[in-house]
Amino acid sequence: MAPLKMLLASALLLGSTAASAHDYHAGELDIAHPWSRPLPPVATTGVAYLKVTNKGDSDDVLLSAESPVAEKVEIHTHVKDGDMMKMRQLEELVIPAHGEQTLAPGGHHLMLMGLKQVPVEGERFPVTLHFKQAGAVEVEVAVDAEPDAHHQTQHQDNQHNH
Ligand SMILES: [Cu+2]
Repeated sequence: MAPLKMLLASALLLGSTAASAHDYHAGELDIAHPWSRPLPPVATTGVAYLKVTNKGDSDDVLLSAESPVAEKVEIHTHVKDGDMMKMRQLEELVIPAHGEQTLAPGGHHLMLMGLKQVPVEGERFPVTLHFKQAGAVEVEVAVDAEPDAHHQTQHQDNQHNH
């Protein structure tokens, strides 16, 4: 019975990591671990991150996003302007066939404009993503101060002015 016990033990381990990382599937897309940083109560804009993988043979396109916690959600990227990183709105974000797009600090992100509800650590809030092929996908954004220390950057996205 030893092998079965080991199997159960590793299944339990997997289960515990899956509790913090969460994934969504829609058509050919995998959407991994949507997350956001906690913000002070005075915050008026927030940022959400996630990773989209396209397993399909044709490109998909993130057209827009929306959330009940914000007036509107924009797709943003960072562009280097001299020594400064500036944010720029994207009309859409292509997820190439058999490719991926990572929305992460310092790069692409979802900008939550006009926050109605500030992200509080440990809570989750819904965001609906609209894809050209996969359609509307509702995901839960986990509010987490340090979801992945490897991806820490100097950027404070929330301090950008719009
Ligand atoms: Cu932004």
